[in-house]
Amino acid sequence: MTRTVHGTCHHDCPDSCGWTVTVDESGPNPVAVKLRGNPDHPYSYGELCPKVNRFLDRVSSPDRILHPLRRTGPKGRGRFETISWSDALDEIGSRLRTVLDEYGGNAILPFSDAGNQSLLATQGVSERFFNEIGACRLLRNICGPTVGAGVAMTNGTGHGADAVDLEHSKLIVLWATNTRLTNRHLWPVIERARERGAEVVVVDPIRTITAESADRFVQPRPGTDIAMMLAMMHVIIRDDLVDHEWVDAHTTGFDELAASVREATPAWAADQCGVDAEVIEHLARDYATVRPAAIRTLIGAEHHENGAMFYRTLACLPALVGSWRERGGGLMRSVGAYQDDLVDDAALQRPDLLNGRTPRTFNMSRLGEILLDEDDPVRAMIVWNSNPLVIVPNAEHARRGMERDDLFTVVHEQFLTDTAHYADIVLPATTQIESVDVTLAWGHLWMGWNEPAIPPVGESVSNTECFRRIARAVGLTEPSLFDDDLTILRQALPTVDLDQLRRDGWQRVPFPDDGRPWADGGFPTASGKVEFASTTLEQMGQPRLPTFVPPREGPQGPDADRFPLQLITPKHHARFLNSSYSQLPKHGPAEGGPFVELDAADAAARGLAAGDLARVFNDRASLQLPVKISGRLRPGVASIPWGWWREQHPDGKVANSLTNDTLTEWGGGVAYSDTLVQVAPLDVEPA
Ligand SMILES: Nc1nc2c(c(=O)[nH]1)N[C@H]1C(S)=C(S)[C@@H](COP(=O)(O)OP(=O)(O)OC[C@H]3O[C@@H](n4cnc5c(=O)[nH]c(N)nc54)[C@H](O)[C@@H]3O)O[C@H]1N2
Ligand SMILES: Nc1nc2c(c(=O)[nH]1)N[C@H]1C(S)=C(S)[C@@H](COP(=O)(O)OP(=O)(O)OC[C@H]3O[C@@H](n4cnc5c(=O)[nH]c(N)nc54)[C@H](O)[C@@H]3O)O[C@H]1N2
Ligand code: SF4
Ligand SMILES: [Mo]
Repeated sequence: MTRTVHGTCHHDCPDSCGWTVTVDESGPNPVAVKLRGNPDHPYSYGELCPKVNRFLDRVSSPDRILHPLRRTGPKGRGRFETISWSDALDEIGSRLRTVLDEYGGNAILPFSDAGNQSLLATQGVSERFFNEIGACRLLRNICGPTVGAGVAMTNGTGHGADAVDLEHSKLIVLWATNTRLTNRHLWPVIERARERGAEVVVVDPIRTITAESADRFVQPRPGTDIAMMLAMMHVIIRDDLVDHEWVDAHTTGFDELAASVREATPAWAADQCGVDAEVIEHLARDYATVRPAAIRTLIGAEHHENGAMFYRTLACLPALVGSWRERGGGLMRSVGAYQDDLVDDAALQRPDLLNGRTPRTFNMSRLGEILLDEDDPVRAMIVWNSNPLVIVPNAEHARRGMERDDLFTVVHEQFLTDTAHYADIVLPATTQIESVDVTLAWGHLWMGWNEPAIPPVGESVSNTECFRRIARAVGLTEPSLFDDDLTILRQALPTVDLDQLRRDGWQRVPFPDDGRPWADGGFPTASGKVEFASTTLEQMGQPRLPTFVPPREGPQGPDADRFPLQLITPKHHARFLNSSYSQLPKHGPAEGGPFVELDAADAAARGLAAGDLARVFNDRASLQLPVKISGRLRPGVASIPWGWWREQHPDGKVANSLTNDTLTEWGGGVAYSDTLVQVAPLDVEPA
């Protein structure tokens, strides 16, 4: 006897696909026997992806954590014993209570990201719990907020156009996004536009699979695109391709902008970014004259010191040529903000529970610094929905922090990740098919319901249930900490008919019917217009106008002699989703293992051949990796595809052991793509 249950993929991926799970109920326990794309889903149309096609292997993996665990060996060694929930909660309750009594909430650090990006899983009871105890606040800025902050400095908002409207575009610029890998369900839309004559341009320092499929590929040095954008504006203004009517009506600062880009010639930009001046001229003229022209981006370029400025500058381009006028024009990035508009943050997170206390705020990208600060140390940390020792930059620093014996660490996980190895107590987490939730998409406008298909496997619990149990163990009595899941969803989404959403499986969020959110202006900046010149930025001590500042850890910086290669650590593997899946037998081995990718000339100059084991190093770490030689990179650039765990690397470190944790100039992001390294044969010692 089987039944079919509808759900939504929870991964931190723009596509938020709809799926159906077939459950066999003939035995004593319901078993999920099939998980497939839901053909009726209005965005994913029945297709999933090479990661999630095998999701049930993940659910029933023999490596899944099914019971609470207590560490029995030194931190990091991975030795644990199974304990009961009640023993686990006794220990967590008494350790956290002691920290709270002796040092207060400010000594407790929450650490999470979007490992499960659904509403309950990210913010369910957790935010209320941390507010109630007055814990530190974590700035979760490693993915997206820098783009939002950059675009908002120009437009007053991160709300942009819907990428599904690329179908109407005639010129599609995929700028710093690897659509075919990271946003695969958008590709059919782009192909349909191409059938109607659209041209596709990819701008990326790597010749990605998306670049391979494009009509035109532009390959700047990492971190230099702003120079190219300024030169495009120079050409557009010089050749009077400006949409003056739209600019006059809906922008401010045009004259200042025009004066400031006068010297930003394509020849100057070519020197900065390594792209031929004619290529920049050509792109600028096409962008200004082909209608509609869209720029599509996700987050790929925010991880540079100038990452926020990148997106602020990018956002100037559509305004200059009046591209917001057309459906299929404008700037297309995350549309998550349209979904977030429906969430009552105060009801969900209950900041009132802070009761006037001001928590210390920490940036998640500086985990090592946070944990190794001796002045007022963090004494306990609760991790869920994230694998920090693989995903944060400067990861050896973070590892040294997590190694601290006096730090009490709880990790709520599905698998014994690199991070879980450093936990005192590991708690078992459900997967998406075992818990109810609502998933707000950021790649499209459909909010998805997730109906649990099977009961929690083993003794695993959802994130909300985990925090309810921890709250009780600490002795808290605030009633909202114990609200059930459906009650919390109703509080969080007051205008959404949840019964309807549950019946239908998805619901479209409000967005202008004609697909032109800013055609007639009305931008929510101080001036009500697109701000080419920004007083807000000036007051923050930043350049008032779009400005190119090369990264300090870059080819023009002080360390370039010792470390002459720029390192990118991108998403690359079709079977991985961030740090998830590399440990599973049908995923990691099929992707072949970690490697460092070099241009042939850079490899030859170092006496390295394909397959040689090389040392990749800088002052943060040294990694041994096999060399792959490819035609995907320009000379001077190296790449280590990211997502592998320590145990899969030859010497127990990860790509992020090398990366830069300098924060972006503004926007609170981090510059892990401004990383310099040297690569040498193994017998050459690091300098
Ligand atoms: N298969 C798969 N899909 C995924 C993920 C995954 O891990 N695997 N992760 C998901 C997540 S969390 C996210 S946020 C999205 C991200 O989706 P994307 O933003 O599309 O992906 P990224 O790989 O972060 O970055 C895209 C590109 O930016 C380029 N880039 C880096 N620096 C620069 C620069 O200075 N200029 C330019 N022009 N390009 C630059 C990189 O070379 C990379 O090819 O993908 C999601 N989808
Ligand atoms: N060098 C480099 N670093 C990067 C990036 C890069 O491209 N290069 N990308 C950055 C980006 S864009 C992002 S978004 C981050 C991603 O960083 P993370 O969000 O930390 O990575 P994930 O692998 O998506 O998820 C982490 C963990 O969540 C767990 N998990 C899944 N579902 C649940 C659940 O329901 N409950 C609990 N408790 N746990 C669950 C998974 O088992 C997994 O181990 O990494 C960033 N770091
Ligand atoms: S990971 Fe992304 S593409 Fe794959 S099923 Fe989930 S939402 Fe769809
Ligand atoms: Mo991300």
